Amino acid sequence: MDYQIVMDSAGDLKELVGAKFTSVPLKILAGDMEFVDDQTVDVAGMVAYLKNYTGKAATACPSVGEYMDAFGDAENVFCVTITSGLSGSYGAARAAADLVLEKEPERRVHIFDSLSAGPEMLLLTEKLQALVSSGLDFDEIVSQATAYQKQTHLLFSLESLHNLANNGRVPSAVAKVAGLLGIHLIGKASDEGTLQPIGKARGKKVPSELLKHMTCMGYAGGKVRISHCEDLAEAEELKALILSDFPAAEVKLAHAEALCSFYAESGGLLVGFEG
Ligand code: X90
Repeated sequence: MDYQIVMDSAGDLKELVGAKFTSVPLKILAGDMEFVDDQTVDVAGMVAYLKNYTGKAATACPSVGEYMDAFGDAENVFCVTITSGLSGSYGAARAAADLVLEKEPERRVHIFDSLSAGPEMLLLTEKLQALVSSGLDFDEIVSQATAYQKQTHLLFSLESLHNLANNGRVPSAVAKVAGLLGIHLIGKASDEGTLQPIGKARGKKVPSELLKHMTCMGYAGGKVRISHCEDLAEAEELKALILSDFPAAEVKLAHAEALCSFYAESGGLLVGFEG
């Protein structure tokens, strides 16, 4: 099949080995600095810069043109965006798809609204790669991937919601919970693709709390993808806990890319899993 898999950079993936894949960058703007979330961005440098920066910082989703470029001239395009509940990325991708299809109605373009961020987007993209490799046709791939989306979830633990609150992505009352010293806010991606608080935990308890919530949400040993921002130790600890209950589970860890690092902030953990 002549195809292209496209995902915005909130999916924490810059390269997908063995697939035709393009990551479309979001941008982080802080005063005179602009961090484009592509292969060249220095995530650690950005996080360090932001720690000392007290001015206004915001983000921008990809433009319609950037999505059109990413679609290229592939006959079949599968595109995954960050939740439309928090970003204009889905809207831009949808508009790009409409323009392409208006001009070239024989092409096929599907935009998946992940209703999520980070590692749950990654799971969907990995699924798309597997479905494409298995030789299914476009409609079948879209229908199986859509069904798969309903079986995956996103949990997160955040030490600071400063950037989320400052950019109007959560009410400031919610952000204050995590503002207390040592308290992490535990939450999940809601069905509408927004941030839903479900609990709080002290630092040391975060991995066990997350696993408890995962199990409640139906986790039974499937794939897990974890993105962390400067918190490898906590991610490793969660992985070890998962493996002690489910020794056959496939658990992969990665540092969050720029967009998710900006919003999850240092000490943040995002967990995508099959349930
Ligand atoms: O369009 C833009 O400028 C991007 C806005 C993105 C806002 C939210 C990013 C969230 C990243 C933080 C915790 C996970 C929350 C997921 C809820 C669905 C990760």
